[in-house]
Amino acid sequence: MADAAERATTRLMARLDSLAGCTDGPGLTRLYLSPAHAAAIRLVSGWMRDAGLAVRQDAAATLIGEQAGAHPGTPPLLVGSHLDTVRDAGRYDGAFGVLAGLAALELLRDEGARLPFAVSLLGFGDEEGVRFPVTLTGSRALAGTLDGARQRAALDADGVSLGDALAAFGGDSDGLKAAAMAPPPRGFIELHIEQGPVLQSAGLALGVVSAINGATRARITVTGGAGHAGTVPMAGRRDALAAAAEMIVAIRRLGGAAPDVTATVGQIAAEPGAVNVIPGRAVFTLDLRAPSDPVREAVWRRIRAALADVAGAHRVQLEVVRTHDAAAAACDPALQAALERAAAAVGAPTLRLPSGAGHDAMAMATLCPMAMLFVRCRDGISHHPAEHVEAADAEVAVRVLAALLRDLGAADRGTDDDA
Ligand code: HGY
Ligand code: MN
Ligand code: MN
Repeated sequence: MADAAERATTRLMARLDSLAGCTDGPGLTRLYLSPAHAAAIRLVSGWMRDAGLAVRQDAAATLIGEQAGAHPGTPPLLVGSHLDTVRDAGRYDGAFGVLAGLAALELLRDEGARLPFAVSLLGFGDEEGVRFPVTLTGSRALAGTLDGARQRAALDADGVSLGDALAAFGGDSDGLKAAAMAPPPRGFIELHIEQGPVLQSAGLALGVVSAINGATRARITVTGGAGHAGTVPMAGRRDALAAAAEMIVAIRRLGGAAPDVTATVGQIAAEPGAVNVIPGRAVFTLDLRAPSDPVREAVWRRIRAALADVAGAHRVQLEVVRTHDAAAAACDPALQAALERAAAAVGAPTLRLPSGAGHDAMAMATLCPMAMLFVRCRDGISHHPAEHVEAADAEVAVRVLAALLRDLGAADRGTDDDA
């Protein structure tokens, strides 16, 4: 007979497969405020209600499932992650943290455990920042750090503003300016796939995150002169795409020259986009990350200088717009230690590692102490349909989260007995 944790994990893996069906395509694509996002909220809300949670959505369309604590009035513990995905995504990035949190609550309920503090299970809708050129909308709204006007004005590829999309989705666009969650919660715990190869290389199922790298995103627009591909001499052309290509090579060189820094150009478009026309305009993105904010700024300055040099050499115009900044965030030492104790109690060895990927936890760090538990994913593959988590690793993660919640409950009571 499967024990409660095995049953909870079987449910978890089946739900992750069901949730992957909430997509607008291609593959698994669930963008912020999309029909797929609405379908995901309906599906996860039902599971939350079945687990006895009170379900609501906040102004930013964050799904919130609330479980009351035995001692009303104590600051709640927040658990969760994001429900949105990149394009043609894997089914575990984000969703795992929401549904593994639910599984841990169900496991405690099945064991008859009652936590003294309330738990709010969160499903954020905009962690990836794929539809709009902004990100962390839900977590920043909860943390009270959102620039509501800037966020509302952000436009998607069809020219729809985030504010209009949110209003059409049933969110409260004006409410985006809402202040931080009050009273401040006792902490935020996010379970997430590692999205890298470290745990697999170490032969470990779990890792405790030490810090999350800071990130800058930018949009770079190069404007030159379009012309006939066959008649305009090569010398003297103001080819926007050729200039952009040299800029992208410079970005890669400068990103690679600094330890632990990543610099990525993920999107590029050339206009007018005809085989026999010299591109007059090129637009591309930059994703720059580093463990240290001063290092990230220093590399940013070097990249800006290199872009200007290339623009001068090609006699093209250059516009650089920083669309997103998130400071590097340290995980709370006490919560890290509590996660390690919970993992040890479950018999799961862990290691500490930084996160190169961004997470909602970095936004929540301004509101309350936060910590992340990483779960091994096969070959470190993520942001790809081949993303995979073994059920056995998922079960260990659920057991550890349940043990952490029990330990925090016992600490509140000042006793060693179980919650
Ligand atoms: O881009 C990231 O690091 C995260 O997956 N949104
Ligand atoms: Mn994620
Ligand atoms: Mn992601």
